[in-house]
Amino acid sequence: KERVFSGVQPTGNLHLGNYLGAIKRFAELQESYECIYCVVDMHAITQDMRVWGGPEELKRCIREVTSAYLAAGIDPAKNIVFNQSQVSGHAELAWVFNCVARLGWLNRMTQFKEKAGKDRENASVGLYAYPTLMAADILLYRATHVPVGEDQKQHIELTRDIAQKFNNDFAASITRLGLGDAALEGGYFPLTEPLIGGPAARVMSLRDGSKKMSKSDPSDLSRINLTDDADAVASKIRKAKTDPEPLPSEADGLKGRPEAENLVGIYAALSGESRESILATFGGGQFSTFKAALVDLAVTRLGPIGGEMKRLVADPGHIDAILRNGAERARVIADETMGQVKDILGFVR
Ligand code: AQP
Repeated sequence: KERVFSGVQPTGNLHLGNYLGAIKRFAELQESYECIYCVVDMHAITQDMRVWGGPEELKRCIREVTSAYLAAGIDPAKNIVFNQSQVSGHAELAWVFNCVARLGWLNRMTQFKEKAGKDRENASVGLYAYPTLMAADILLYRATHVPVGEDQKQHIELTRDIAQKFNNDFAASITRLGLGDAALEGGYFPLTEPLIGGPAARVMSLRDGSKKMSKSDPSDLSRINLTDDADAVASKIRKAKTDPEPLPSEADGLKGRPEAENLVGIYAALSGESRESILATFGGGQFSTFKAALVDLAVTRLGPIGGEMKRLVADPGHIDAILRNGAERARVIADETMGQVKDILGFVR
């Protein structure tokens, strides 16, 4: 079986984009892959404490992301579910990759530019090195596939560049130790493929169709949180920005209308219907009719997930036990990789 790794940051406000772009797909992939799903708490602290809220809030968010995984149907017995900081290999391999990756590569990362904003001098070194930690997360398990939203594509490409450079730089050592994989032309790390797809690889803000739906958007109206109740979901969808034209009858008519395209994309992802069939039903009609149907659909699909998340977080001991068990199983794979990486590098142990 090929191996999948992915993660979500415990930074609060888990939203529909995180669900449709990532978590829902995590659950689907458990049927055909060996899956490792991580709550990437070490990534969460790359941002200012005002963003992650301090130790108690971080704990709450770690448990909340775990509860979202479980509520979405991820089975922690069949897959490995854990939080990153419990497996020290992530930090160790990230350091090695800091020494493999080039400054020029990191300088091109658009997420850093967006998150650091204008005050770049005040961004943490961790925020800058975020992509090398992400590469370590993935390659510590030598994962072959990573399901992510569109926004993470550049980081997966960097992960491949790091794997390739490590394989090249240490080719002689890898061969001497017999650690090369014939399927990788004698390389040690795989060139991981991103799994990006479906109608909701990029869910946009409900207030601005040119911005992605995001946890850190100051406007709560911009996103549907997984724990929003039915009234909140209804009010946010009713208030979602649209243009004055009626919905088109064909998918081509959505071009240049980002807000309409986003709402139809959300409907498609939640219902499993194609855009064409949705527009065959709602095309030519008013947005209000379509929005009412979208409210019903969103409440039906998300209500049970939000309810289950609330039930699960009420028992933190149960969640913590799942994370500890997952970390123990993750450590078995991680320790093997780190041992081999140390041998390849020439560290005495
Ligand atoms: N709008 C989105 N549409 C589709 N997928 C999305 N993802 C995030 N936003 C969207 C995917 O969710 C996964 C987890 O994301 P993350 O928490 O690790 O980091 P992020 O991408 O920084 O998430 P946010 O919500 O956008 O947070 P902020 O506001 O802090 O930037 C990833 O697979 C991501 O692609």
